[in-house]
Amino acid sequence: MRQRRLAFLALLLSLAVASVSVVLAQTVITSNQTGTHDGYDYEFWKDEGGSGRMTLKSGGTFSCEWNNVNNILFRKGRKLGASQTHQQLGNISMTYDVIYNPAGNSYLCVYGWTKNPLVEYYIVESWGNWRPPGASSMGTITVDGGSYDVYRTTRVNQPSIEGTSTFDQYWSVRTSKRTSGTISISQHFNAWESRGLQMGMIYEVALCVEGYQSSGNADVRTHVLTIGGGSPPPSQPPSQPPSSRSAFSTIQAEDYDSVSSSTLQVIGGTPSGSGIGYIENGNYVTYRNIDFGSGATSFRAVVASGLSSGSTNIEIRLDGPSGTSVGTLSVGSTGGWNNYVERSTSISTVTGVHDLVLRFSGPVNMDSFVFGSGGSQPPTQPPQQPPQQPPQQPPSGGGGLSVSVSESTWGGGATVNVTITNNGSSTVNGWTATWTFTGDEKITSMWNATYTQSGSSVTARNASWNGTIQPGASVTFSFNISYTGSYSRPQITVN
Ligand SMILES: [Ca+2]
Repeated sequence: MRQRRLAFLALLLSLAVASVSVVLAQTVITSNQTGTHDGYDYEFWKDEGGSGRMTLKSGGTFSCEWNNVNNILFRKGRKLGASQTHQQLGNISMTYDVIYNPAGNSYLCVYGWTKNPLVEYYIVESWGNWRPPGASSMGTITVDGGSYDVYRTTRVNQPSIEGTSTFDQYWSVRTSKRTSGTISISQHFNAWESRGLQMGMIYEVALCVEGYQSSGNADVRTHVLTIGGGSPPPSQPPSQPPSSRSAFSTIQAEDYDSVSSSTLQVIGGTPSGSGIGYIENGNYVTYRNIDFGSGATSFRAVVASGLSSGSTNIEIRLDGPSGTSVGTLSVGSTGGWNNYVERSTSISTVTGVHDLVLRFSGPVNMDSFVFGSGGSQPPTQPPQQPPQQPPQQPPSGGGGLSVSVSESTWGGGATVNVTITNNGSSTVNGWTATWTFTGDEKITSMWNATYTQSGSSVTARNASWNGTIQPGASVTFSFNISYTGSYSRPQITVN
C-alpha cells in the first residue's frame, strides 16, 4: 500500500512538473481572448481597427505592442467574482516595473471593475500624449509618496462588463509619470470612498496597458499583485516607518491600519464625512502606534446606533485583540444609525505607545474617537466643537409645547434632532411641527415622524406611536437634510 501510494505521488509529481512547464511557456495572443495563465487572469480586448499582440510571460508579466488601433486593453491581474468588497478581500497592492513606449494616447494603469454599483476604475501611473480623464479634480491625495488627482466621470450607454450600460468611472491619476514602484491599491479605494465614491463588489484588479487611437509597446518586466493580508508584500517594505499618532488628537475611525471583519465597511454620511459601519459581534479594528504620552484616562467617540434594544460594547484593548483591556464604551441607541453623538467612558490609565484595538460586541457606526487625560470625567481636551446645548426656543403656544433643536453637520448635509417637550399640565394628543428652511435644504429622510416638504416649507406630524406627550414628557424626531451653502438652524413651531 505504501509503495503504491509512493508511485501515485511520483505520478502526481511528474504531472505537476509537466503542467508547470506547459503553463510557463510563453503564449502569444493577437485577438480578443480571456483566460488564466500562471496564476493570473489575463485579457486581450480590442475593438475595430489596427492590430495588437500580447505575449504572456511568467506570473503577472507580459509584453505587448499595438499599431494604429482604435482602442485596445492588455491586462493581467485577478478576476475576483464580484462577491466581496475590497475590505473583505483585505489589503490589495501591486509591485510593478514596465518599459513603456506609447506613441500617442495611452495609459499605464491599475484597472478594474466593481459590480453593485457598476464602476470602472483607473489608477494611472503613466500615460502617452494626453493625461486623462480631462475632468475637474475632486482633490489631490498622497499615496506611496506620490500625488494623485482624484476624478469621477460618468459613461453613458457604453460597453461594460454587464453589457452596454451607464456607469461611473473613478480615477486616481499621478501628477508625475512613473513606470515602476509599489501601488497601495486599497489606499486609493479608501480615499475614493472617503470622497463619496462608492465601490462595489470587486470584479477585477489588473495591471493594464491601454492604447487609444495610437500605437506603442510595453514590456511588463515585474508585476506581483498581492490580495489579502494586512500589509504590503515583504519585498517592498514601507518607505517610511509608521509614525505614531497622538491619542489626544481626534483619530478618524476609518483611518485604521487593519481590520478583522468580513462585513465592516467605510461608510459616508458621518459628521466628518466618513466612518466605519456594518460592524458585527467579534469584529475588531487596529490602529497602530498610538501615543498615549504620560497617561490617557478617558475615551470618547462619535457614534451612531439605531439599536431597538440593548447596546454594543466597544472594548479598548492594547497591543492585540487579546491584549490588555483598559475599558469599555457601551453604546445604546442614539436615535438612528445616522444620528451621531459623542459618548465617553473612563479607562484605566494608559501611557506610552501602543497598538490600539477596538473590539465590538455588535453593530455601531463610528465616525471618530479621541482619548483624554487628567480626571476621568470632564475630558481636559476641549471637544472639537462646543457641545451643542441648544437654546430652548420660547414656548410656541399650543398648550405649552416647547421645541429644542440640535444638529450635526458636515459638508452639504446635516442630521437634525428636534425634541418637543410638554410644559403644560394636560396631555397632548397628536402634534404638528412646521418650519421654513432659509436655503435650499431638502429632507432626505426622517424618523419618528412623517413629513411633507413643499419647496422650503415642511410639515412634520407625529408617528403613530409618539403622538401622546404626557405633562413634563418629551418626544424627539430627527431628519437628514442635504443643501448647498451653509447650514442654518430652522425655526420650528409646534402645536
Ligand atoms: Ca470619520
